Amino acid sequence: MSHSPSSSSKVDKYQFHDYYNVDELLSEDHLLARDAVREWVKKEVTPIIEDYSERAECPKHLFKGLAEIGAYGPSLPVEYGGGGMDEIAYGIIMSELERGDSGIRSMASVQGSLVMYPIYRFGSEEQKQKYLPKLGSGEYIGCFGLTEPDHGSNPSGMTTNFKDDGDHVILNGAKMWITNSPVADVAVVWAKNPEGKIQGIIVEKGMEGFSAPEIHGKLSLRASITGELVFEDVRVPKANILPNVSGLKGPLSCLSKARYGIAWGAIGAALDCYDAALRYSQERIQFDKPIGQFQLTQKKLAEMITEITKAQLLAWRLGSLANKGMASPAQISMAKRNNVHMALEIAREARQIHGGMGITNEYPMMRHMMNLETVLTYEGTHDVHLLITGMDVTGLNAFK
Ligand code: TGC
Ligand code: FAD
Repeated sequence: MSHSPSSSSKVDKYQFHDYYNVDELLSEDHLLARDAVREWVKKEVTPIIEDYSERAECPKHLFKGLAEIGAYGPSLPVEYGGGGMDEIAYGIIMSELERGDSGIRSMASVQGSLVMYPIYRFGSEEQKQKYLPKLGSGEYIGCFGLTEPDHGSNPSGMTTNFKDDGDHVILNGAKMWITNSPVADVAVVWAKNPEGKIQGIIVEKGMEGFSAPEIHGKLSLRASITGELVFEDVRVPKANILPNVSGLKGPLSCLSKARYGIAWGAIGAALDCYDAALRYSQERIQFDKPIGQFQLTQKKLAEMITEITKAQLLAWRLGSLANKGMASPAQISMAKRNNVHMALEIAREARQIHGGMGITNEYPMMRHMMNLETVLTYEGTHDVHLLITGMDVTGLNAFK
């Protein structure tokens, strides 16, 4: 099916909203991966998501399904539990997942980019063999502990730490706002070593003194489970320390990988809102006309598809750079910030086009809008990413 604006079908031509025919830039493998995930989301996510979100319950049964469609580490090597695809395939998969719900994309982002990736990149061969196949197949669920109650945007101030104890270390501290933590089998935790250097350490469920209580009352990302990580004199084998990195660049490298996925993911949420608004504008009659005939509605829709198209091109170019290992952290920050903000604005405009109906859960906009408030904040806030761009272009650091 052609997705170009000159296509003759009235509604179908809008279904996937590829206004600049970005599909032409994709390979057969990208399109196959995209279609498989799109179908899976339509079948497994869309029919249940409003209900799970309303009840603030994580659809845990989807963890296995996400593994089956290759959503965990699509660009990591197959022998280490990944999908063996390129960075663009990874991005497209995140976009299709977030068309369903940002919380579902989060389940996959955390597992692939924040748990498997650090073990793959910084772990020993034994650690890779022990954890990666089980994480890739969804047998294990993982989480990533960086943020603390008193250190969010400024993770270098973290106080979680470990002390030497023979062939073990003793871990103390607490992490806050951790996606998947209450259901996680393993946690990649960033903590200060006795020299005050940040290191990654793999903590397993069931270790004495380790707990992961759920955080309740979230009005955003309700279908994703979030919790704390609490360490009270937890004895962790030294063999669980990631040997190949120290310093903040360890966790920040993982964040680059996940932020890249979010830059693509947010486009999916925007497309879902735009699609709903476009359809509604053709069906809803006021003053004896479809509301899509009013210039102000057209302005909204025209601006929405313009912003989506710009975001798609930004993501595609970022993906091309990432495939060559040339996407800088600052370029990733720009795309994460722009595309998430774009999606949030589109969710708001799409809600307006639906009038009163837009506030109900018959339509997806309010859920996406509430979700995107989290997406705008996690993995570095909107303003933190602005300051990263500011630092990159001026050479002056606003954080120091
Ligand atoms: P700074 O001195 O600038 O940097 C420390 C070291 O790190 C290097 N670096 C990076 N390396 C790789 N990737 C990046 N993106 C990097 N950014 C910096 C840097 O070169 C330096 O290396 P070296 O060798 O000189 O030591 O660090 P800073 O303390 O000044 O902090 C800078 C700042 C504020 C930008 C950074 O800390 C930051 O990004 N803060 C935001 C925190 C954040 O994003 N937290 C996310 C928590 S995880 C999460 O939200 C998961 S949600 C998951 C989901 O559900 O999908
Ligand atoms: P703060 O850092 O306290 O920021 C508050 C405000 O101050 C923001 O507007 C911020 O932009 C502003 N601000 C801070 N510093 C500056 C500055 N220098 N200049 C200008 N403005 C500034 N973390 C994990 O480690 N793992 C996870 O899996 C994870 N999942 C999450 C899931 C959810 C649902 C949520 C909400 C958060 C999650 N986080 C996770 C934490 C997330 O990354 C942090 O919330 C985020 O980094 C911001 O930290 P904070 O909430 O402490 O806000």
